[in-house]
Amino acid sequence: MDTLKSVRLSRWWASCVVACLVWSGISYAAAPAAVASETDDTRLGADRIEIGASVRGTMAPPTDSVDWFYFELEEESTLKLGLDRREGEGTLRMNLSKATGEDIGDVDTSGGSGSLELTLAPGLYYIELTADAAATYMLTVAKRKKPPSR
Ligand SMILES: [Ca+2]
Repeated sequence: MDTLKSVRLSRWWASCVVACLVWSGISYAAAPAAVASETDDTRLGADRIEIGASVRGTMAPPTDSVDWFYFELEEESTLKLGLDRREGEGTLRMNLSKATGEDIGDVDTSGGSGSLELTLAPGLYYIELTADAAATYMLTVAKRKKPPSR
């Protein structure tokens, strides 16, 4: 009888541990802004940014003066790519390119922030951020709602 009780008890504990892990995983996934990784110094190591998401990152030239991101567009959309310098003195530059490497736009944060608004075909796009001095930034990829049909 005692053995049966302890088996039940350990099962109960195991399910508590699983529930706790699942719950902490969910709350982590719901964090408001992801933090850029440091394997992002090259195009091949680009971090994925979801459309509608913001990512906070830091730059510390000369050791870290480039951050790469990519996003995937499933349908033709008008996007606004926003770059805000939050801390630091430097100017950040954002360059957008197609998967082929072709440049399609760039802007800098010499006024504190900068944005690009473009209508893009479905595909893979790359964002390269460069900094001339230490800075913290917030990068946002927002999708413009479709205009009402006439
Ligand atoms: Ca970097």
